[in-house]
Amino acid sequence: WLQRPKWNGRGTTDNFAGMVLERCNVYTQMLQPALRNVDCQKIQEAFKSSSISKNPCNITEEDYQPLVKLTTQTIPCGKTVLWSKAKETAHEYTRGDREMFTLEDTLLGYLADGLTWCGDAGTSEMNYRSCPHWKKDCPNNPVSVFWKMASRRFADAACGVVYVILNGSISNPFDENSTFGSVEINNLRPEKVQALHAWVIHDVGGVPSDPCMTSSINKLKSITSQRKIAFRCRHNAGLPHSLRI
Ligand code: DN4
Repeated sequence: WLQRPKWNGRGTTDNFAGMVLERCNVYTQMLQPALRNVDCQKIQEAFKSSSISKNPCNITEEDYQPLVKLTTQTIPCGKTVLWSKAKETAHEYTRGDREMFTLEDTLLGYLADGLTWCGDAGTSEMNYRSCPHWKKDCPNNPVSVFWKMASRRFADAACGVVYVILNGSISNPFDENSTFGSVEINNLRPEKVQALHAWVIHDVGGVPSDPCMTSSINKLKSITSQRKIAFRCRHNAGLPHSLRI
């Protein structure tokens, strides 16, 4: 007989702990040698412990504190790249310019990118069958709480000019309910963020009108102005060679 899965989301990624360890080794030994002294074994254990033996609908940011402490990293001013609905484009950009960082180019984001994980109260195993879906089950699940926490910290730490890559091929490139619109924009610090520069990337072939002039981008402009952060917007068909405006 087949037991119905408990949750509506995908289960923990196969070999989750092994993948975290492997990614940690690649990142610290090859990608960012400045972090070569971090203890990947400890990081792997802290990551697993964040959700093991816990109700996966009751995860808090504190559950990630040990992991966060082990993955401390400073991103230089002017090198932060945020994105919304444009993950591939943003990563394509930072692959070509290794000095620029999306959250997924930091150790913490690199470890978790694309993975799913959850445990369950009363067992010390990860749940490989199903995990809570953020909309269908509960918002305070391990993956959602992780990205919200990591995004908040990433934005809070940003300084200098901060870039955001947005998707100009959809009707609302700026979505107030997205992580960028609800977490990151509100955690940029006006005293150290010189400006937010938005790049709205659309399909090659042109757009009927300037995406920077749409009501969606105007909303972003008004939020930044309320927050006393200077704002500039450019659009481009495909990725620009440089994000500097
Ligand atoms: P987005 O393109 O709307 O969403 C990016 C991904 O995050 C999608 O797979 C979303 O799932 C998922 N997502 C969004 N909100 C939640 C949530 N509350 N719980 C679980 N999954 C969620 O872009 P965005 O503006 O929401 O987030 C992008 C910004 O936040 C970037 O600056 C990233 O560095 C950071 N971030 C990265 C990731 C990631 O790499 C996830 C969340 C945030 P769905 O809507 O497709 O179901 O995975």
